[in-house]
Amino acid sequence: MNIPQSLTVEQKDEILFVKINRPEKRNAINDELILGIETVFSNIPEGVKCAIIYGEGKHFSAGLDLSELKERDIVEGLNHSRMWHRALEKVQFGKVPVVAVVHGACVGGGLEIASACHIRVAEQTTFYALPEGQRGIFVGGGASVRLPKLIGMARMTDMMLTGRVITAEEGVLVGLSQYLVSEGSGLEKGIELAKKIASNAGMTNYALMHVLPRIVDSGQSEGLMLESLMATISSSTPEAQGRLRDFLEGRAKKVGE
Ligand code: 1HE
Repeated sequence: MNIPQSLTVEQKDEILFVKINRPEKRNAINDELILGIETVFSNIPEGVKCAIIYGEGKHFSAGLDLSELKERDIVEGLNHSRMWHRALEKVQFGKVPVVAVVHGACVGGGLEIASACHIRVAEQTTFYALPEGQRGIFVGGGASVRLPKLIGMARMTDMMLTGRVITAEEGVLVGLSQYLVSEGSGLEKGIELAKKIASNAGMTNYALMHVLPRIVDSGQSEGLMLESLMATISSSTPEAQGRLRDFLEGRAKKVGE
């Protein structure tokens, strides 16, 4: 596997830790890094049930490496954006759910990476922005599709039109992150969540990763049909039947336990 030094990948039991490790450039994402992310998420090792992506240093990621944004012709520009799309599709529609643990700057392409993940944990130091507006460019790594689903179109438009910076506290209120934790405790929270995710039935995780987004993108009538199909398939698996029996016979945890 061709993984650059700026990406550290480590498997511990059922969790894959993927660290963006380029702190001297504030984890700015160059071509090598985005291709490394594509490789890692296309080759999730056997036994891994959840991945965590996080950043070394004071920031999750400063976004696209602007020093590589040289004069590209139109076709090269399209290919570059499509490379990001390909890589982040592997994150969103890969083999396992991905938890992003963010802190410091989570901006531009960094926010695009975080929004391709399934849930986000933010430390208090986090701030979110889309500086593309100020740099005279447009998002190219999937934000225009994924971010409005998290925060709504008006908020994304505001971030790009005015350069608005969203704080960690605002982020959790508007749906950018699902958890807000103190500085330095993001990874611990990410691991706690990853362990819960890893203990789910495989079919449930599959449905949430691959079917729910399609339901959201479809019309009501197709969506409801997809839901019925998924509900029936999942409840017919031996794993689900075992879990239901465990509850009915008093062996399973109650809600909240
Ligand atoms: C970079 C980048 C970068 C830092 N590309 N080199 N993203 C942005 O427009 C964000 C630009 N970055 C910043 O606003 C700040 O760097 C931060 C707020 C993230 C952090 O500030 P700070 O004071 O901690 O660091 P710094 O001193 O600004 O940067 C340290 C070094 O990292 C410095 O290099 P050095 O060689 O002078 O030490 C910076 O040049 C370098 N650096 N950010 C390249 N982004 C798929 S399309 C997505 C489109 C986008 O993502 S556009 C948004 C780009």
